[in-house]
Amino acid sequence: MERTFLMIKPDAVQRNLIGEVVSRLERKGLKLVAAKLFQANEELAKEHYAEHVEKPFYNKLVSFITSGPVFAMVVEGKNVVEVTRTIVGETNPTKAAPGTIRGDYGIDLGRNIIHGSDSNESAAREISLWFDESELNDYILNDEKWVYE
Ligand code: DAT
Ligand code: MG
Repeated sequence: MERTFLMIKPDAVQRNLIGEVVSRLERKGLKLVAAKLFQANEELAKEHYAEHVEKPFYNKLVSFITSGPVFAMVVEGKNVVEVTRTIVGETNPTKAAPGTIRGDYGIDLGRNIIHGSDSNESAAREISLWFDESELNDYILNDEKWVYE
């Protein structure tokens, strides 16, 4: 089993979409390992998006992500990075397929509802950035044998 970092962004928190998004993850069969409603400071936001530091949208992205609380999560499952990137959909919600989170709930690139790590390496980096080891829950989900063969 692998883990990934997901973050419901301030736009979706303000639009009362936390439940909708978490519900989709639960119904998929994924396991929630950690979750918190959390207001990121500039330092954390900059570090989180460090790969985009040279991009023209970097400052706007950092100020958006710190503009209100986000709902940060660690989710576990088989191939979880790929599975969650598929559920999340393309970066631009205008192009994201219907049925995906971004495709169903967003329109603008700068209001695209949710972040999901793009590799196991970035997942590990982002999980340790946003969560303390003590916040990660180890437990058995009874559904597991009905999700995985
Ligand atoms: P993703 O969130 O799908 O991993 P990314 O890592 O390329 O996408 O970019 C991070 C976020 O930055 C993305 O969710 C929305 C914003 N973004 C990406 N490209 C952008 C652009 N060309 N203009 C404005 N914002 C952009
Ligand atoms: Mg990314």
